[in-house]
Amino acid sequence: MNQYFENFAYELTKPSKHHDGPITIPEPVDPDLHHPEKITKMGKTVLWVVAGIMTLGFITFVAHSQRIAYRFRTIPVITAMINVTAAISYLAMATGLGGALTNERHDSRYSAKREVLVPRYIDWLITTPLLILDITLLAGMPLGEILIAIFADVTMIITGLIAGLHPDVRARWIFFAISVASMFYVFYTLVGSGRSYSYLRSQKVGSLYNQVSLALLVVWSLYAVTFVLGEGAGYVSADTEVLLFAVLDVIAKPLWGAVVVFAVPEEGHVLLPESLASPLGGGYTALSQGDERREDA
Ligand code: RET
Repeated sequence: MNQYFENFAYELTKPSKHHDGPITIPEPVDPDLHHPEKITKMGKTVLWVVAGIMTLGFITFVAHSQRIAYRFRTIPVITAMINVTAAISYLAMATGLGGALTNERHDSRYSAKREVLVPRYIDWLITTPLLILDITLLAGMPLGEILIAIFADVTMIITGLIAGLHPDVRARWIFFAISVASMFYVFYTLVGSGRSYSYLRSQKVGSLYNQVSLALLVVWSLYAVTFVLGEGAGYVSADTEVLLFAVLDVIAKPLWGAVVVFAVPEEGHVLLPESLASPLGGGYTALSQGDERREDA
């Protein structure tokens, strides 16, 4: 007798401990039913390790920022925030958050539910705009253009999350397409105008910008590829997906951040008005003590 019939017979004959109701006939089990695709111990371990790496990155960038003058702190502080956000997100995933949220597949090839780790999208929603801020400040891009790039980036993440969770296959790929289009708009801004601005600052800033923007293009594109392989089309297991995103996150946050923070030439620091660069400049309080304020009164 095979296992299925053994279980079936047991279900029919087992004494009920909890109630005296009628004995129910168990649902027949579909032999082709896939198990829900979830991360295992291996995926969890990767999540814990990356939580540790991001914490180390955070400590390094904070320590560095505290040793330098205020006017040089902008990019190190932004980079520290990027790393601590990722550390918290990885901690949330390592301790099991996200497992309950699954996208159900109705296409023929795949009929199981799959875990979608939502904390990573919340992380990206915060960290990718900060990464864009890092690199556009390095380029010396005008605020008007920075804001448009950040908006395109936010659109990329939100539509990516919708694509990951959507139960309808066609809708999933429509949102994926919007996400990819937004990513290309970000690339266009960074490579197009960003590069010219950076060379206007200096040759050295231009060549650093060239390298980091190119690295960003390659690494960010790989996020889209990983999405297709994992949540998108289900070619790889949830564990492999965790591993791929982990490698990309470590490259994109602490490693890429370290290059932007430590390789920046003297003239590549963010240009700030005196009031934002030094407490001696008076910070915002300068306004209340200055001439302009008196004229207002
Ligand atoms: C998604 C969904 C599918 C389409 C695209 C995506 C792009 C994601 C990117 C994420 C970058 C994250 C970084 C995090 C670390 O700091 C959302 C996977 C295009 C580019 C750099």
